[in-house]
This record gives sequence, C-alpha cells and structure tokens, in this order.
Amino acid sequence: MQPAWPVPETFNAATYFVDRHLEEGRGEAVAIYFGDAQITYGEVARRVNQVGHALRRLGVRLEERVALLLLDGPEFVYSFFGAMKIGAVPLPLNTLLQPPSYAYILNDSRATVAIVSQELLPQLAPVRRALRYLKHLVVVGTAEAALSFWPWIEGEATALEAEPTSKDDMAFWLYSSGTTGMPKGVVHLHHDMSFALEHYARGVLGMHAGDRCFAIPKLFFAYGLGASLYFPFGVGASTVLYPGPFAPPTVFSLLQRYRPTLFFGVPTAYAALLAHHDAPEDLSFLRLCVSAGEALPPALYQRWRERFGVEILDGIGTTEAAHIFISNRPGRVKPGASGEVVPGYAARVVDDEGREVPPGEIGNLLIKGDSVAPFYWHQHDKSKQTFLGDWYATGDKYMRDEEGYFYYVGRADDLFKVGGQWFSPAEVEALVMEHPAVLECAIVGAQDADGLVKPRAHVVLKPGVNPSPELAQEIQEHVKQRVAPAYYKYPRWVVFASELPKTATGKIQRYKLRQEATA
Ligand code: 3UK
Repeated sequence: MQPAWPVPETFNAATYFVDRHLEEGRGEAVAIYFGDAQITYGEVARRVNQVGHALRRLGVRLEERVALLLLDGPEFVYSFFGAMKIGAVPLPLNTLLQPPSYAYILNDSRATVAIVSQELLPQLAPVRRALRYLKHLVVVGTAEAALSFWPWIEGEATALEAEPTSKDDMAFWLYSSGTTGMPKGVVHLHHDMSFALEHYARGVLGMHAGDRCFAIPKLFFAYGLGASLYFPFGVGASTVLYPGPFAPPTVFSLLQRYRPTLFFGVPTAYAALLAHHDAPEDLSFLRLCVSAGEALPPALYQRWRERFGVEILDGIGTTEAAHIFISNRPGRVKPGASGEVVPGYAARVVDDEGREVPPGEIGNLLIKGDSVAPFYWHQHDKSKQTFLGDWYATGDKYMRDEEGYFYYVGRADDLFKVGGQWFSPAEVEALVMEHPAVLECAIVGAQDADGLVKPRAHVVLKPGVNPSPELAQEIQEHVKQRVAPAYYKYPRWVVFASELPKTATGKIQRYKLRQEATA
C-alpha cells in the first residue's frame, strides 16, 4: 500500500482516503458498520461524489465552508469527503453546543451551507435570524440514516473528478472548544491527515487493513475524527459508527456485537466502563486501547489491564495538531506518562524565554510536525502566540524524564506557584480523589488574606455523602499525609459543589472556579 507521507504537490485528501481504495481493489471491502448496515468503500466513494455534485448545485465554491452538524453516521462521512473533494471546506460542529455558540461559529466561519441531523435542528432554530452568511440548510432525517438512503443526493451522478487542490490548501476546520474565551477556527490543510496517519496511526498503532476501529469520542472532535474516520480510511480498515450517547451497557454491547481490534476512549470513559458491574470479561478481540483528552491515571491503566488483559496507550493530541504527537508505545508503557514523541514529530520543553529545560524540570511543551495547523482563522494575535514558525505552543506544562518520556503537569494557565514553587493541580487532584467520599475535584489558585496564592479544592461528593466542615478537614489531612513534607501542596480551602463547570467536551473550566470568592 502506498505510504501516506510525503504527499505530492497537487493533492486532494478525498482521493487518498476514499477513491484510492477502488483503484487498489478494495471497492467491496466494508468501510463502515452502522447498525445493521455494512457500507463498502465503493458505496462510500459513490455517495461522496453525489454529495460533491449536490453541494455544487447549491452554489458551493472552492474554499467555502460547509458546516456539518451531524450525529455520527454515514452522512457525516459522505459530507466530509464530498465537500473536500470539490475543494470546499467541511467544518464539523460539536453537537453538544447551545444555540448562541452555533450562531457565533456559523458567522465566524461564514459557512454558506449547513448539513444538519434532524434531531439537532432545534438547536439552530432559535438563532436562525442571526445567521448572516448561511444560505442553505440540508437536513438528514432519522429514517434516512437508518435506511442509508438520502433523497438530497438521490439522482446525482456517482462519478466526480476531484478538484486539483494543492497539498497546502485548506481541507477542513475544527473549532477548538478551549477552556477560555470564544472558540477559535483551527484551519487544517489537505496534507495534515496524511501526516498524522503515517506517523501515529501506522507508526505507533501499526494500523492495517485488517483493523476495525471503535471510538467513544465523536467525529466532530479531532480525536474521534482520526480514530473513527481518517485513520481506518487511510489504511482501508473499517470503522464502527454509532449516533447515540454512550453509557457503559451500550459500549459493551457494541463491543460484543462488532468485535473491534482498536478501541479509543477518554479516561472518564475507561473509569465508567470499569465501574460497570456487568462487564463481560472477554474483550480479547481488542488488540490495543487508546486514551487521550486528559491524563490517564496509572490506577486506571493497571485496573483495565488486569480486568481485560489489554494495554491502554495514553497519548496527548490537540485540535491544532490534528491528532496525537506524544504517545506510549505498545509493550513499553510508563503508567502516568503521556509517553514518548511519536516518530516524525519533535517535542521540546522550554522555559518562558524559550530555553530548553533539563529533564525533571517543568516547562512549556512545544511541538513540531506537519499535521499542525498553520493558523487560527482571522485571529492574528492568537495565531502568533501559538504557531511559532516550525514550533507550536500547546499551552501545556510538561516534564521530560531522562529516558525521553513526557509527563503532563497541567495546562499552562491552570498552573501556579505556591511559596515560589510550581504547583500541579493534576497531581493534588488525584490525591483528593483517592478519598472515599470524593467523586470529582478541581484545584485552582486563590488568594489568602495576604494576597498570596494558595490551592483551593472544589469538591463534588459521591451521592449520599453530606458536606460538613469535619469532612473538609478530613480531606485536607488526607492530602497532607500524602504530600509530606511538601505541605505547601495541601488545599487551604475545600469548597463543596454539586457539580463542576465543564466545556462541551468535558474539560473542567478552571477559570470559572478561579473567579469564585473564597469564603
Ligand atoms: C489536553 C491531555 C493530558 C491537553 C485531542 C486530537 O484532546 C484533544 O484535543 P483538544 O484540542 O484538547 C487538547 C488539550 O487536551 N490533553 C489531551 N490529551 C491529553 N492532557 N494527557 C493527555 N493524554 O491540555 C491538550 O492541550 O480538545 C485531539 C487527538 C487526541 C486528543 N486528545
């Protein structure tokens, strides 16, 4: 099979990820498992072409954005590659946002067409009049999805010549949810998916045509887009798509039904699956599991391995980098580490002046690799702060050990100093969460009577446990004992809350907690 990297100067990603399979004789191979449907690469290619024609008929031109507000399913795939194939720019939207966020993103991106799942239409209706640039709304009905029949493209020609785009033309955008401010349009180019495919999916996961992928993160998320779509499609493997929300029983029944070889989740999902008591013991069809999105606690890695006999590879990726660039490798996992640099990428840990810091010291993580976005859409200052020539500043604090493993310490903007020493919220949150009464915890810096910054813990208790000053004190003692003699790390305040503020992708919004006054 043709390697994915390097790509030629004239390169349309839709031809590599879809059409190539027909030329290489995989037209009859299953690309997508969706409910009872098994959709072949040949069928996908024809539908992609029909969407391309239908979009042109609506007047969509080169470089115009086509928003996709779609539940996971075949129409997402057809629309994503169909838009790309005519040189337009698909823009998958998070399906969990509130109406004002859709108005913001649709106006900011100036998408002219939106392809929307019927179930999600009510999310757009309230802001319909605020949309300045949207001209057409294409609706995907529930019944159509189940039948794999789509009246909008019915009758369109099934052959389509790809727009001869440059490898450096815009291919797709994703709005990064971020933990602060308005979402930013991350612009990705036609060559970006190929770079991530070659170096991470093939290089680290050893992906091949015999694999079957199943991912908890949805296609609108950079993590899910690679895991459920362009990684399997890049190697001629198959993917399992599911439109609904995931609860542990659903995940286990889908695992048993489709028997995937690769499974992708976030740490919270692994925790929920482990906590589910009816868990079947046999997941031996899984070759590897991947965790990303936030740090995977070592205890989860161990428990998963003991229960199911398969490794979880923790790795860090970002929307800006398209996918994972530091990852554990099969057979050489260090629990608690994000892993080693993915071959093909480079990583540096630097101080605020850009000087590399020695192993064991905390610094800012910089990444180099050709899957990294060139800029944020019309955000000149934010782009300059983030994309520094060859290097991209992830905004994460990291530590490297002597053997080249990287350890996540916290977001740059969540980290703070206590008594002149760096304080890692992640480290102490893990200790608070060991307390049997605690369900969730987030720690932020708060000012004491002297105006000095000290750690404050926001704690959600397990159902049935009541907050009390005694319990707060007990939690403080619990941490003190474990951090001794680094007592500066224990939380000076414990604030009980019924829930923590989170972004649509589940990241805790610590800036909101920081704004709260200390009692
Ligand atoms: C954090 C991690 C510790 C980190 C993502 C493609 O999460 C993805 O993209 P986002 O833009 O968020 C990026 C930020 O999330 N993070 C991600 N992975 C880890 N922190 N350990 C990890 N393993 O702050 C990063 O800057 O939403 C995108 C592919 C995989 C992904 N996880």
